[in-house]
Amino acid sequence: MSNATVEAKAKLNKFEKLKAQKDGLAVQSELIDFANRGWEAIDKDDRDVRLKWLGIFFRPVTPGKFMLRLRMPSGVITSGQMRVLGEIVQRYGDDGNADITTRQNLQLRGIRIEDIPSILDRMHQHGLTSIQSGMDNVRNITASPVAGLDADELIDTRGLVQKVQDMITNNSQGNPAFTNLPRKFNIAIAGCRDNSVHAEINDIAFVPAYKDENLGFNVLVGGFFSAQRCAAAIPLDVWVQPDEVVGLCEAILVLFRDHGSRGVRQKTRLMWLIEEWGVEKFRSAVANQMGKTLERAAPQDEILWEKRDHIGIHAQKQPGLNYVGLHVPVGRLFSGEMLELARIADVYGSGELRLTVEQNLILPNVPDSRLPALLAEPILQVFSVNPEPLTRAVVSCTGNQFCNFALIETKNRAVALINELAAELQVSKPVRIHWTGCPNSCGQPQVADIGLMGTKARKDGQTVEAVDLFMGGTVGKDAHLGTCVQKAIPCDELKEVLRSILIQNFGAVAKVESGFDP
Ligand code: SRM
Ligand code: SF4
Repeated sequence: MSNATVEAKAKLNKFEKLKAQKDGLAVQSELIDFANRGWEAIDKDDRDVRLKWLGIFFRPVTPGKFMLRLRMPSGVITSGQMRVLGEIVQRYGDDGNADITTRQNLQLRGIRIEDIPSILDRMHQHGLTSIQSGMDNVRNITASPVAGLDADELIDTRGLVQKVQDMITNNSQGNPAFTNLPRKFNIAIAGCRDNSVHAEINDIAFVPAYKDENLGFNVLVGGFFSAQRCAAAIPLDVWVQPDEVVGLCEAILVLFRDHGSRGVRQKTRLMWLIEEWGVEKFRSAVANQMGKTLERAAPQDEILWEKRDHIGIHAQKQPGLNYVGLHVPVGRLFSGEMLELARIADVYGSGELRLTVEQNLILPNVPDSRLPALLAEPILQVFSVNPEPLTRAVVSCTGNQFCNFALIETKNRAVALINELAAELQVSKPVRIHWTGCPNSCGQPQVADIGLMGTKARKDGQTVEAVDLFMGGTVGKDAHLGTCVQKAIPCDELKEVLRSILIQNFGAVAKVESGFDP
């Protein structure tokens, strides 16, 4: 280890000191007191940091109106749960809404601390939890959004994902064993052929692979994005059977907890530990921790397809049933829409909905005979099953409307700009455009055809909102990360820049009726 690394590891960062003083999960027993006292009277470290262990995020941009981040393993939500969440945000009027996140999850907005105990009670009654969804915890575990429905899937991973979540969260009670990791941690378990989880950007990813005709998973480790460095996950050279998945996750989390650096915060994700040890030593340590010999990776995995976006009508593996993918512009849902989605899931489907990492929704189990009536529902004018190819694949992080890290406004701008471009241009296939408000990369610009990362630029003597432009991200089979190709484009010049890129790189042509002449 170099002297610099030793020094960086030795000095605990400020969040480690905060956790050492009082564990994040300790605020669980203080919630009623916080609710009684009101947000302004809560100790600042508890309010701004420790509450995130319960999924409760103080928003400096909207003080007093908290964000609540849930856990939605595999992105599965019942109509009853959606209805409860819709009713929760409904009481906050214009402040209340929900966002589908890039981890196949939901975040609620406008939440008042005085309501939190009753909201959590109600959520628990409906099998929902927000436990350990922020700060130094494992995030929502992602999986194929059509697990159990997809005619071409290899493994239905829903049960496994739930088991991993239950292990990590102690069945949603809160788990002291994994409450104090050195940093956040992402896990994805793919059972499909199209890498619908973006395996390469997770700290642990399981991708389906055959060994001696047995179906299991090859394991990738260490993928992450951060402001200073992004790294694609690397092979651990391990193949596991499905019943070893929980144990492998547990072993890696124990190693990360006990040996991961707690020094310079920007160097604390799992990849830094893997690089410090070397992948072979890390692999041996995982095997030791599990108390077994691990099999070497299968020579090839089964991710052989282009990535699908699941929008539109698709026949399921169950004869006569379909899953219907709805496009939700930048993932934003309002309470009335949530209630309406719950209703159509009951009326046309089986009372279930799915969320995708593209921030869209899927309505499973719709019988052939019910499709015409479903397609005539007014909500499908808002959440289309057949959006324009240009608007279809826009993803956006929260941006400065609610996030204090943001350098720019994202969601509303992303929708307005793509609508303007879509009015003038047409493309033959979707162009994946990802917006992210700052270098933390929650909107994953590195996986996009066109990635836009918020920054500031100087223009006419003023500081203005701008973006760094990323290109070349590929997804699905052989996914790889895009890179920054142009810095600091002022947002008011972006439309022209995107128009040229769409024409030159993505074959966009002018729409005749727009009168636009490129
Ligand atoms: Fe993120 C921090 C939102 C996915 C990397 N992220 C934040 C915070 C909590 C910052 C804050 O306290 O304000 C943002 C909350 C804003 C808000 O009010 O919504 C935030 N991240 C999001 C979401 C909601 C973006 C979205 O609109 O979908 C996503 C929630 C996922 C979930 O359900 O749990 C979200 N964040 C991601 C992803 C994408 C992914 O996981 O595939 C990444 C990059 C991948 C990764 O983590 O390796 C990501 N978020 C970060 C980072 C940088 C982490 C690092 O190692 O440096 C931060 C900052 C931090 O942790 O210090 C961050
Ligand atoms: Fe906030 Fe930055 Fe993440 Fe966007 S990328 S949600 S602005 S932290």
